[in-house]
Amino acid sequence: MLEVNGRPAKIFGLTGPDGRPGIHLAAGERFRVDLANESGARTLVHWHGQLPPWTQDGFPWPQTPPIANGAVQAYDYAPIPGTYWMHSHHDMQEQSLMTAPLIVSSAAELHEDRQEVVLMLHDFTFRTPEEVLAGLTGTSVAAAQAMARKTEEAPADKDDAGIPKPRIVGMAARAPSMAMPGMTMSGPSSMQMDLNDVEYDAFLANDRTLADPEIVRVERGGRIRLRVINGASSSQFWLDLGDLAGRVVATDGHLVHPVASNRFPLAMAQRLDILIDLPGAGAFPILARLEGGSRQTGIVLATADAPVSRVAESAEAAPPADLSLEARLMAVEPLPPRSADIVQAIVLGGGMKPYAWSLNGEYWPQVSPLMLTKGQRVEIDLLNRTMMAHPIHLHGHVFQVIAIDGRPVQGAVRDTVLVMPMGRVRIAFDADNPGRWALHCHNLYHMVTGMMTEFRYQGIDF
Ligand SMILES: [Cu+2]
Repeated sequence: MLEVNGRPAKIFGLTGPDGRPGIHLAAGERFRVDLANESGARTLVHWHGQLPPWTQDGFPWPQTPPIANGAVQAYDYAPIPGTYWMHSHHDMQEQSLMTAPLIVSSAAELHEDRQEVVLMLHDFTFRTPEEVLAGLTGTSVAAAQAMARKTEEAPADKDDAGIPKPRIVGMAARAPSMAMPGMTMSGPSSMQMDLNDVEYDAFLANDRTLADPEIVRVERGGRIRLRVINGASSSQFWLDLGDLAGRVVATDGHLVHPVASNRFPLAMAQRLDILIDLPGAGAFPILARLEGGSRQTGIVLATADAPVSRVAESAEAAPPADLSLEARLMAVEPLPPRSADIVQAIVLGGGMKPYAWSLNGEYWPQVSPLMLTKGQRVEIDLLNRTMMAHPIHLHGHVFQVIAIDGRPVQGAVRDTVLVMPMGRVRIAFDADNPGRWALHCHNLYHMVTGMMTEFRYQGIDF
């Protein structure tokens, strides 16, 4: 049970052996976990960003079905260090907070003498996810997909590359959209984009709102490693450190050359490791502001006896999450230079009305897998032909961002990247983990209405 806005809510949880949410592994420790399902429902938990064999990935393939209530499933693999998380990949349990941090310390962190602070963000609604989804589609998922397919079959304007232009039908009718004058990272200089499909009742930071935030005790002048996880199902944030200066040193668990700022965009499912050196004594709110909205959540770092004053739950509206940080990121350990064996475009399609989202014109589960061969260098061009940003996540691999809107970068190595409305991101990865792997939008409601496909290795016997 959780109390939100003074009202009780029944939620799921993922609790570790110490009774706290999630799992924290020491450097070098193996991921040897028994997942005991006491949820009252079938479930399956995905170790987001980790690189286990595909049968331990926690994705509901026919070969790896959900775990029955009351059953225990064992996992055993060598984890990679960094800030990760876990969430149900069954139905829409993720929205009901079946999510938790998965932190794997590195040997280097043992010596850095920093206090670790984990900040996990959520969007919360008293409605069931099924009610939320029905409100979005206005009908069933299948009917929305059928309607969307029909619209796609109608002759559409094509651009020079022969790619259909986005269907603007229904966009103008949507309320929470935002003009983007001077948008520089992607697409036309001025257009309407869609934000925040779902109207939430609250935004949570470590399961609490700013009405009663977590106060983390820190030392005067303390040195902090803040691990931020966006575990929200359908919301993106700007992390706001206020007057504190932060340095991003890892994205999705992987080291980047430090980028200093006090405001960082954070797409769904992404993580940031931020080093903060406190200037002295006091109380320091660490806020996450909803993109395109005025609502915020957060925690407070406070030295002993420092008075903590109330932080309002709304503030000046934050802009849409963008790629301003992404464009500055450089991997500490980039992919070894090599030419691609496969270059594949994936078109992100769909819209708000009918509410259905697609990859290459296909709606999960009716998709044709993209076939890979072990050892290949793969480059994927993510082409967003919609008016919404999509955080695209690849299972079982890490990729490097190698171009943003056609501009080559030696970008971050990560597992989830945001593709802006009408924007384009190219990623590269090595096919080194044979199996069946999902690639999908991490907006839960986009995923369940079709925005998911499969990468499948040749020569695997199913
Ligand atoms: Cu999406």
